[in-house]
Amino acid sequence: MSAQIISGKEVAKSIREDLKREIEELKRQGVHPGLTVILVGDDPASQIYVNMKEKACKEIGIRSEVIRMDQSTSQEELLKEIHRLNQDENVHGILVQLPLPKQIDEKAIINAISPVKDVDGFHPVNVGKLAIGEDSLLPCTPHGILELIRQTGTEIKGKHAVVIGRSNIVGKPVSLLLLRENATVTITHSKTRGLKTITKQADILVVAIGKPEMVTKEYVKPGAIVIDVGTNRLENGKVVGDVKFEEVKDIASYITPVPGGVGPMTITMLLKNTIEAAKNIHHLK
Ligand code: NAP
Ligand code: L37
Repeated sequence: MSAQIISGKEVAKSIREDLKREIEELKRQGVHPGLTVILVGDDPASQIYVNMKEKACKEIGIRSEVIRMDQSTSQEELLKEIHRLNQDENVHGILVQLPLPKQIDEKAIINAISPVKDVDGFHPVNVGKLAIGEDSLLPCTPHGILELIRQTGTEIKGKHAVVIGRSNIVGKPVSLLLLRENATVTITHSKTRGLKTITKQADILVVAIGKPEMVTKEYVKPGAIVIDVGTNRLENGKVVGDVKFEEVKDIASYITPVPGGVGPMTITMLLKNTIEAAKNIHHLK
């Protein structure tokens, strides 16, 4: 039995159509959602993602601007830009694409973004709200992952979810979201002993490591839902996930492909957060 493939691309398309209609309605009420993305330096992957984000905004009617700053930009210059955007009434969402050049302290930058405009959900206020179960702007990739699991129609409550990876961007927040959905969550990482034994118990396996095709079928329980967050660009230009798709697809019940799985959902949730921020700022519900 081969797994069903969860097409993030298709799910994203359908959500974006709904968001487009919502934006038209907001515009009638005099609110035009706006996102500003800041890209510092010349990280090749970041260039690609930021261009995709800009294009996605245009397609659904979000006003978007990309501020490109030089690799040698100082922390002060970047902070000044953020302070300006915090004050700008036309800007509802601010996203600083990570990673940043080494002379800039990522924490200081994230802390400077107004929490109401923090469409990445990385500000300590939003992270804290997620941890204690208050409404907040949710980090894009984890939120997208949750939507993909929902798509399968499987109840999350009571399931054993195993997450590989504990980064602030993916592993940790997706674990909190799954916990909030009443899954029993195990978080694993590079120091975990007996990783396979643990992942083999997962009903839902979320993989966010950054190691091409590390997760083979020996890591997966037959019938599990497998979400592959990994986006690894190989030397030949091909993009592959952290999961060995060709063999895991034969034992999983559902699996996400790379590309076309989590990636398109990440961008869709960014669009959703920008609309959410605009509504919050203008006290609309
Ligand atoms: P990261 O910050 O590098 O974190 C990787 C995590 O994996 C760490 O917690 C690390 O453990 C753990 N790890 C590394 N090697 C391991 C091993 N052999 N066994 C078990 N755990 C191991 O990466 P990230 O930002 O979370 O991203 C992970 C992947 O997702 C990357 O491929 C990235 O490109 C991709 N990504 C995709 C999207 C998307 O929208 N599709 C968004 C963000 C990221 P330690 O904590 O112990 O070091
Ligand atoms: N929100 N996301 C946010 N903030 C950041 O600071 N770095 C970062 C971030 N990461 C990010 O944007 N990741 C990401 C990864 C993959 C895609 C989009 C965003 C994506 O759409 N990937 C395509 C493949 C694109 C390709 O060919 O490279 C996919 O279908 O998976």
